[in-house]
Parts: sequence; C-alpha cells; structure tokens
Amino acid sequence: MDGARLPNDLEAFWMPFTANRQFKKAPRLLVSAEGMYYTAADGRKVLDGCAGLWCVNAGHARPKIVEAIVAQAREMDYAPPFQMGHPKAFELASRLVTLTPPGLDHVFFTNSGSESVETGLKIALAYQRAIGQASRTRLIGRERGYHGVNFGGTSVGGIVANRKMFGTLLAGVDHLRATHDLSRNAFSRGQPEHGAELADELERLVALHDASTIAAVIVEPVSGSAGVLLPPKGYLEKLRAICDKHGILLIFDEVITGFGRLGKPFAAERYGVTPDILLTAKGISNGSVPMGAVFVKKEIYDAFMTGPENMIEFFHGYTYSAHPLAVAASLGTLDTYEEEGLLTRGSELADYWADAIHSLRDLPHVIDIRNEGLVGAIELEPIPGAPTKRAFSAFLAGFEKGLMMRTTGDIIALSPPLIIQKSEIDLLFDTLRGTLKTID
Ligand code: PXG
Repeated sequence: MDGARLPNDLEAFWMPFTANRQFKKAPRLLVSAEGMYYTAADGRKVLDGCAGLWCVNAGHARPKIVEAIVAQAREMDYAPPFQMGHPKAFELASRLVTLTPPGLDHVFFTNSGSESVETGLKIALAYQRAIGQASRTRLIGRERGYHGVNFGGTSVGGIVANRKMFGTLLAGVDHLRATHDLSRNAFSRGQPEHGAELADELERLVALHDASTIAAVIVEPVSGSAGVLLPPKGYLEKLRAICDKHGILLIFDEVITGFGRLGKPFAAERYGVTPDILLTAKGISNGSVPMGAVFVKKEIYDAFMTGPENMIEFFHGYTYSAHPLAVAASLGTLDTYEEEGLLTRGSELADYWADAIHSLRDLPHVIDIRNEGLVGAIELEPIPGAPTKRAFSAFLAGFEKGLMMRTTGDIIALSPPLIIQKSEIDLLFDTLRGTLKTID
C-alpha cells in the first residue's frame, strides 16, 4: 500500500462512536474497497461482513454507481431544492415509490437516517395538527430502539448510553418495552415464537396518557444497532391494529431493514405490515453519497396540500435534500439492485445463511444466535464485570484474521453486502469460528 497516503497524526479527528484512544494507539485504517472486500492500510484483504455500516448493500465500487456520481458532478454539482428542482430528483422519487408497499407513494428527501427520523417525527406531529388533532403531541418509541443521534431520535430511542449524557431530551416521549427475550426465544431461526403480547404495552400507554395525546409510535421492524432483535410473530400486526384503533400513526424506521436486507425491498413487505410513514437512508444510495428518504401515505401528503397554492405547505427541508450527487448515486444504485435482483437475493440465500450462522451454536460463550434474510447476530455471554469486552476482543481478532464485523454490547452483528456468494458466507463463518475459538 502507498505509505505516503497514510496520515502521520491521528489526533485532530474526534472519531464518532469510537474508542478514540484505543483506536489511535492501534489504528485500523481502510484504504480501498471493491465488491465484498476492503483493503486495509497494510495491504490485507478484509471481508466486509457488515456492508460498511449496514449500507453498502450492492457491494463496493459498483461501476453504475461510480459512473453516475462522476457524470453528475460534471453536469451539475448542486441545485437548490427549495422552490426549485432538478429532473432526476423527480425521476428518483417516482422510481422509489414503486418499491415501497402500496399506499406509501410520496417521498421527502434527507441526507441521513438521523434526518429521516427527525423529518418523520415532524411530519407526524404536523399531520395530526393539520387534521384537527393538535392535542396529539406525544411520541412513543421503544426500549433498545435506535433512531439516530439527533434530539428527536435520541428521545424516542432506547439505548441508555446514547441518552444519558444529553439531559432531558424531548418532553412528552414514552417507550414500549423491548421484545428481546432470551429465556423464551434463544436460538430462534427467523422470527421468535414468543412475545406478540408485548405489543399490548401500547394499550397500557394509551390507558396512561390517553390516545388523544399520542401522535405516533416509532419502531425498527428489526432493531439493528441494539443487536438484531427480531419482532416476535404477530407483534408488528398487533402494533398496527392498536395504532389503527386509536388514530396513532405507525412509523417504521427501515434505515437498516430497507433495500433488501431481509430478502424483500422493505421489512414492511417481508412482514406484511404497512406503516403510515417509512424511514430510510443507507442502502438508498449504497452508502456512496449520504442520502435518506421518508415515505408517507397519500392521505398524509394530501393533508398538507391545502391552503393558498403559493404558500409553502411544510416548513422543513435541508440544503442538501435531493442533492444531485446523491440522487445520481441512488439512481445508479437502483439500476444495480434491479439488474442483479439484489432486493430479493436475501430470500434466496436466507436458508444457507441461517444454516451457516447457527452452526456456531456450540462455540464457547455463545448464548444466542438470530437471523433473518441476510442479517444475523451472535450474542456472547459477557465477561463478569466487563461488559462489551468479549465481543470487542472478537471484533479486534476478527479484523486481524481478515473479517470486518460490528459489535454492540456483547453482540456480534453481521449484515454483508447482498452480492455475497455462498463461498464467501463459508469464509465469513470459518473466520468467525476461528476467531471465537481464540478469545477468552
Ligand atoms: N435509524 C436506524 C434504525 C439506524 O440504524 C439511524 C436511524 C441513523 O442513521 P444515520 O445515517 O444518521 O447514522 C440508524 C443508523 C451500528 C450502527 O453498527 C448503526 C447505525 C449507525 C451507526 C452504527 O449499530 N444506524
């Protein structure tokens, strides 16, 4: 590798969600990427076991995406999205709404998952007000939920480390209980059997706060960051029914589950439950240029399209909403997904993936294994008094052996690019097996 390209001082960059001091003592630098592999600074090939950060669903350096970005940068670098437009943004919107479940047919562009979350929450509040339900201001999230890092998303989120440093957050937020239940559901293949009744938590919160104060419920269909927590059978259906009964909007945060991760374009389709608002980012542009999108039902869009026609209907948006480079990248991404059938490839490989991941069951420290589509998690018994240490050791050792995985707490999460071949699934789990055998 070209040593001259490597930085000689790592101090100035305050790295996000990173153990900065540990990293800077023993940096893990990636310098290029193609297909299923990164190349590390020392020249080693590293198998990408988590699609970058759950986003590079078509694999790295895909020609259609690269070419679309380069061509767009030459043609038009930037166009303002307020009171102006550019043709490809409308083309992309029309294409995207053919992938979402029927009814979710309007899309608002953002630049990240966190912005999609804030946008979705604001749409929910403004919609309730627009239909004469202005008392509905309360937002309900779920314990162990992750909805990005801005104030709204942190407030409805349920990961304590992400919340505790930041004061009182948004007022008027409550949380459902998490669905993770190892005592009843350990080593489930796909959706766990037990726990649909946890959706009744929403009835409990309605009884406490009254439905007339609740605007929306936001959940990840499958929690990603908290360690791949799958919805128990019947749980999402029940949530949908309770929301309908009480006039509460249901928001699915599909920032991770969207764009093929579960074997269908969206988890909503995989589980047959359609939310009122669907949040995306990551795979929408294959991670290549930051982008996000919020899909809403026609009734929601229409509720805003009232009043004088020359008035702005929704006072919200970003300088970079529908940025030309992101739009071009997303169009190239959709071409790639379509040509290679990637948005449903996870279904074809799901059984092979499930067999492979569950084959690790007998390794030391493994207390649960979960899977769905092309996502999975291995939960390790924490070292007493030193939570997260065991999984972090596995992460470090795995990287040395040429595998990039994600860890959260003592859970190893895997979500490879959807182009993965069976031989690479074998390589991934052989490497992981070797890794788990070596750690304490
Ligand atoms: N919602 C969900 C469900 C997410 O997973 C976000 C919102 C925020 O997206 P942005 O683009 O603002 O980061 C996410 C992000 C991990 C990990 O490995 C997951 C995410 C981000 C960083 C790390 O658990 N997901």
